[in-house]
Amino acid sequence: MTNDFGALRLLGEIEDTGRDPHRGGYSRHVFDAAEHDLRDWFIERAQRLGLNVIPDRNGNLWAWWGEPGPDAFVTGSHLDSVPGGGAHDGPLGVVSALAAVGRLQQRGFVPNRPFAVTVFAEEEGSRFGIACLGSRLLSGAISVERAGDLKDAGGNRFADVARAAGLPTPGRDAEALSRIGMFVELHVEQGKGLIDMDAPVAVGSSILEHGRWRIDVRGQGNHAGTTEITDRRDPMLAAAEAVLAARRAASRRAGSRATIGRIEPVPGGTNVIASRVSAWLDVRADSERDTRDIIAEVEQAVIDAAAAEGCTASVVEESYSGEVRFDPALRDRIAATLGNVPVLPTGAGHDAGVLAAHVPTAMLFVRNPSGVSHAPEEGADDAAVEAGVDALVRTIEELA
Ligand code: HGY
Ligand code: MN
Ligand code: MN
Repeated sequence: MTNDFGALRLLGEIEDTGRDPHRGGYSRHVFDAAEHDLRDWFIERAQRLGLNVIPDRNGNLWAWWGEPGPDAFVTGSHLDSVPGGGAHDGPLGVVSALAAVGRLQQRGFVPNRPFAVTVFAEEEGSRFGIACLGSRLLSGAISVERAGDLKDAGGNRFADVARAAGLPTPGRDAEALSRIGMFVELHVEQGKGLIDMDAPVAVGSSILEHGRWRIDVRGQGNHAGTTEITDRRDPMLAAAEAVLAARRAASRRAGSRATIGRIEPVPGGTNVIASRVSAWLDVRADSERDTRDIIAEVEQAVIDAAAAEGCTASVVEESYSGEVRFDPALRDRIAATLGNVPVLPTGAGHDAGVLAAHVPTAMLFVRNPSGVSHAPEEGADDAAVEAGVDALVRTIEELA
């Protein structure tokens, strides 16, 4: 049998799915056409490996190698992307898991414990605004009421979209959670650590503290050409101040990151003073204290700038996750199995970070020659991709 389950070949099979001609890269969002095509592709590929694919109540896919059961070895990642994202963030973990299963089957390996490959839903939160929505629902980290009321850009509620996708009762899934004995997620590195270390693969150690806030500023819409500067109540001034205040606050705290990458003025006309504007702030730091101090600084700057312009502003927390430390015993066992590969922290959130509160989790990172992620320039060199599959194969042989 040709090795048509090679990770590079599998990546090639989906390289045209969900391309974004406007932004570049890929836009694959939960339950949209592209993500639906990727789900179908994954199900077909998994079934060709003899895996039994069972969707759970939250839109996550579980491809079982043998019978579902307790204390399972679970590996996988996600297929959805950020708007204009790269080809590897998520899919690399999924194709590497399929490739590892294919290679192990060719060697006659049979797991000694239940084994599943998973695809988690809405990991990026690009459609409904909360990252890792599928694993947060699974683990109860978000209430079904709150999740159900989340809306996409078109005003569609998650509950209604999920129901239309055949998921009438999303929510905490104690049975699915209880089956996980350990979760190992392989992921493209989203920084330059492995470039600097000149290594193809690393084991993850931790994930930074991470929060998302929505900023709303309200003013008075008006005509750009007839409204004197002194007569304006332009909410964009406070939005602009938020961007600058975020950079100032993070720059003063080593290792912290604060980003406003999304601003939505209403009505959004070139010759129109906006009546209101929404902006979303993403803050990461290695302590809750720094994270909270950054948001407090930005909030005060926004409120002051809004008041100076005769506008009003509000800042609402949308999600918050504390620092994640992956299971030390699992981390060290995998690092030893792989011959003491580097151990790397990350500032990127992952489903493994959500599950870490419930089951032993670990991550494998694969070198990204650009060090860029959440952009079309994201990549993973072929040698590193193959090294990643090798590492996952050896981890499965050791632990499953
Ligand atoms: O935002 C993150 O860190 C992840 O890519 N969802
Ligand atoms: Mn991502
Ligand atoms: Mn990811």
